[in-house]
Amino acid sequence: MSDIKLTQQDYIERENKYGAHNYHPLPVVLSRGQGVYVWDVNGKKYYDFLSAYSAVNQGHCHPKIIEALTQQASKLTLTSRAFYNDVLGEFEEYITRYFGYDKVLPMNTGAEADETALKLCRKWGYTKKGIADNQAKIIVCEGNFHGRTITIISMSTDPDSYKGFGPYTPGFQVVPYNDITALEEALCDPNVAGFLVEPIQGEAGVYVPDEGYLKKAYDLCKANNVLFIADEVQTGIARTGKMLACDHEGVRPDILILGKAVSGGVFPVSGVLADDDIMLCIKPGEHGSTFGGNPLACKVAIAALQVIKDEKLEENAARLGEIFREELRKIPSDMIELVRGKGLLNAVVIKPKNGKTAWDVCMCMKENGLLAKPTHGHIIRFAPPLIITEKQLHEALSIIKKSFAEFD
Ligand code: IF1
Repeated sequence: MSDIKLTQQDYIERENKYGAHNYHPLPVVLSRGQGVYVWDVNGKKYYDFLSAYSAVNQGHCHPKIIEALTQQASKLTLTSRAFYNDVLGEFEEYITRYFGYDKVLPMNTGAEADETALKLCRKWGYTKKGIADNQAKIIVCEGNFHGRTITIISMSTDPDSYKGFGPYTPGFQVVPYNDITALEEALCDPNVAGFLVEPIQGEAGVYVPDEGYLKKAYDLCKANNVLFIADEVQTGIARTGKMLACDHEGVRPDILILGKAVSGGVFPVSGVLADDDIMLCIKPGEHGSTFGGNPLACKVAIAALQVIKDEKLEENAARLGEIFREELRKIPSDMIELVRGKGLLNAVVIKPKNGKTAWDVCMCMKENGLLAKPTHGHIIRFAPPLIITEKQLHEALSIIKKSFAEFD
């Protein structure tokens, strides 16, 4: 069907007819993005307050990142790792210096980076900690979200993520999030190789742990010769007001997992960073990926990471995040139960009213020109691109306030 005369409904029905039904999107069809804005097929403009789940921290179609993409796209896009190329080493040196680690293992999606971290941790457990073969355990937290592969959902405590996909990968132990005592007990098991944690649980609804939790958890891991593995796929790259959410507590993960905004949402780029004593546990031929570390991804990622520094997006996220939470807390709506977050990763816990839910609030905000989506039914996540200005933030806040007022 020619795209010239399609209505919004035509686009939606075509996706429904030919695409798997593994999502329930808000009924809006986007066709353009620039900075903090996206436009739908009817030309209506919106503030993007999801940023593709924090992959578009640098703003949609950032000119410097697009420039890097287009320059490299006509030179060399993919060699596979069967050969060397003139870009991968440049990226590896850039990102390891940027985050202060000896080495990086480049992948494509966040899930692949998490899977890579799990394999690296187990390998380290057997070759360095001396855990008996196939006995390694990795501790994870209730409410975790690390991706959608079978092994990753084997760690999940959310039936929507794991139900109907068994049998599950063994070797994981679940502890309550933000519970140091429970972690301390679990770490007594000598077969534990690692503790995998999100510094702030995104999918769980922007669950910010108590001040000091990450540091205490890190210290307990060190005391028990266990690797502290931080999944910063969503919280990293300046989203919480520091380059990494772990930076708020001065914690340096043994294995750092990155994805999403590493590329500014322009290309799938992810990776795992670690020092030699851990990273070199994986030998040639033991792990890899066709597209992992491809030249196009590398050039895009270098440009995307440079934008974060050049445009001081950590500071912007920290400063505007304070204003955003303060203003949200002033909204006189009895649907707002709680506002929480750090930097520009925030969420509002919604109390249904007269049968109206978080979904209805998001539909109302959409009509008023702002896009956000509920998680777990009753929590609205607000995560604009980090380039947002104070003026734009206040315009967005007026849309949010106006929308809540429509339910009074
Ligand atoms: C979807 C959620 C967010 C992540 C963390 C690894 C990954 C993610 C902390 C995997 C991915 C995405 C996946 C996307 C929606 C989104 C999401 F709602 F699913 F849970 F952000 F909260 N670690 N999160 O947040 O990275 O393989 O997707 O590149 O699956 O619907 P990925």
